[in-house]
Amino acid sequence: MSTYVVSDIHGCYMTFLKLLEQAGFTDGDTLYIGGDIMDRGDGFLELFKWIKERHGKNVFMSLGNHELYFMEDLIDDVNSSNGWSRDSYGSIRFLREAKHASDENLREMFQFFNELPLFYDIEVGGKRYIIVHAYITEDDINYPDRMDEYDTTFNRGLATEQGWDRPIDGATVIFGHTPTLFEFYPSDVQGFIYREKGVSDDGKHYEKINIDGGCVWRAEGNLALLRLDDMAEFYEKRIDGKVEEFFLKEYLGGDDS
Ligand SMILES: [Mn+2]
Repeated sequence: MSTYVVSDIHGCYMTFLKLLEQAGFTDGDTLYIGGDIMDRGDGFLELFKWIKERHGKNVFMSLGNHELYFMEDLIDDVNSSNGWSRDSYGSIRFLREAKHASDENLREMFQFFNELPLFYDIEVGGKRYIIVHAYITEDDINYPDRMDEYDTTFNRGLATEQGWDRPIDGATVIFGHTPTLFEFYPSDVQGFIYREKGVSDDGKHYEKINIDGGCVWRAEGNLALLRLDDMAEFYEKRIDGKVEEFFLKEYLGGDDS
């Protein structure tokens, strides 16, 4: 009975299964997924099914920016009279055209994502862990009703040190969203899990762990899995195929991971 954390799977279903197998994950273990299961890898439909079947039992997912925008874009898409929608990451077009998903499939995804929490606050082995897609502060924990979903799913403050002004005393925050392949990470941790302990200006002891190894970004990247019981790290290179060329060209240009 171990507890694992993964994030930013981005449709890499086969890679994800290989990673779980490597770690010896079973239904008796618990898995937290820090968001961004959609887009970029081509195994998203299968991945979604796997997660949905287990969600609330031994698998728990928090919302990522890709799911957030998918929901917003789907509302635009349905309400659009001229067939235009923003489709920020190409999710809707990919599902409809490449994977032949029905409107019922899309509705099912919307309903599932719409119920997801923005973070998890758990205890493993007497230690407190907070799992979130991108960003969280002490104020978010104390006043969850005021949490901003754009902040928790997009903000790079935890990765870049800019703006993380309210660390959570005594807690370890586990996040993804910003691949450790980014140039501001030391070269020897790029593509791997990055852990950092520190004391904030106002005396709070924190630890933060970036588990996004950027498996869909470059060959140096990995899909990373962390076991909280003994902090063992597991890695796999992406084996899932890429999505269509139009998707890569139109949506992978920027750095909006
Ligand atoms: Mn993200």
